[in-house]
Amino acid sequence: MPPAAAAEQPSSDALSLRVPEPHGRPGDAPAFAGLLNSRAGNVRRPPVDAPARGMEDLAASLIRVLDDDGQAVGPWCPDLSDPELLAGLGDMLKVRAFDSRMLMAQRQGKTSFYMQCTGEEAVACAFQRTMRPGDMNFPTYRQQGLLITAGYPLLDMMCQVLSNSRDPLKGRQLPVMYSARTHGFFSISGNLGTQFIQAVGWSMASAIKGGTAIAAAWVGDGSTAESDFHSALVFASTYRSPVVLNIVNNQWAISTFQGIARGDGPTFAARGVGFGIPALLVDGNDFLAVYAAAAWATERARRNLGPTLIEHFTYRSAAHSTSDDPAVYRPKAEHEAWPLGDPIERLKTHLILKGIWSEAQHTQAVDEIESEVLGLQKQAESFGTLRDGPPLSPREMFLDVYHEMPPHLQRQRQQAGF
Ligand SMILES: Cc1ncc(C[n+]2csc(CCOP(=O)(O)OP(=O)(O)O)c2C)c(N)n1
Repeated sequence: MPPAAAAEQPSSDALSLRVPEPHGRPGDAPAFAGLLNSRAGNVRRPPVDAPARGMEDLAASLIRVLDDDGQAVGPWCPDLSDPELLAGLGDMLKVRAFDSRMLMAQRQGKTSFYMQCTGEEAVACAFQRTMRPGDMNFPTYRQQGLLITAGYPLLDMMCQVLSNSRDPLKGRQLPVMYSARTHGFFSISGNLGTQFIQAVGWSMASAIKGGTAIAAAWVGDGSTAESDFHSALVFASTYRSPVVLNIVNNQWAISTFQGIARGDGPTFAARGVGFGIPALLVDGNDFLAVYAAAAWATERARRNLGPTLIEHFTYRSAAHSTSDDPAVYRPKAEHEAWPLGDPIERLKTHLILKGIWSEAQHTQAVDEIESEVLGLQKQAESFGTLRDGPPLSPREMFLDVYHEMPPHLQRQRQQAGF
């Protein structure tokens, strides 16, 4: 996908290492020319039960459904009803509104930390529509769209972000590291890559128990450099476990560009090929393409056809987190030059073209969602914020760890006076 790597021949007999460099650094003009290798509608769609061998081209050609005008074209065009499409747009708008409110809350000192997914909303919101009750996601900190699409209460998310007295995880996790078994969202691991092996293990357990639930694993491009990623692929392919392995290639791992995880030559999707795992490269800013790829992969898993690897090709528009300043490592306007556009704008254009949406309806929906999110934030703040409290009682840290509290913890709790 990225432009052809620089010549790999050394210039002299002396040994040297190849150290990749990104398309541009601060002060440079954004340079994404030649990034797209397929037109919308151009990539073939094999039947879900087609063998992996012979499908290698799909790991290298970008699956796109929405063309530049907003038309949905080609064999991957999914069968989504008008209400489903409108709901998908609503989910993405909600994620963006939530992110912007929580970013502001962090700047106001109401929380310690926040991570946005700006520009990547389609990935999680479209994928979640193919998951069923009982299935399990093993997400990263940038898949809040899975929870929001699954209908998890925004109020609970906010209470955790604000570290207040109603935090569902009682201060035991970072603000953005949600956990909701009821909504198919496994506890997020801070140590990168581990969610891949957890998801594969969970999906193997589901199969061993004779169940019907499938798992979805999530990592970023940078996290593919962790050995857990490779271990997971060995187990998933060897045992053909019912799992979808998602790589969200948003081009950057904090200040490190995806080439440092060797994404500047073969695609990340191509990593599935060596394991005999069907692999798809998908335009992650195209809601319809992500949905179609996810539906194909989840159906394969449900029909006992084994794992699928999906690379979602997208761009992290915002900072990595509230602790990061992207201006020091990449061209300032790079996100505006991203050739695959903004996922919300693209779906909106498509829906207007289809005649089921309008600019006026869009403006009104944005206003309504923003005031709903603001109202919920006020409600969440009534239970406290990091800055103003009330803090959780230290008593809480003794609860919910063991089914029955062991005697030494009971003693410690008494000694601490709680
Ligand atoms: C094992 C491990 N190493 C390093 C870190 C520090 N760290 C947190 S996020 C991050 C970058 C991850 O980038 P990527 O996987 O591309 O995901 P993105 O944040 O871009 O969505 C790093 C290095 C960590 N949390 N765990």
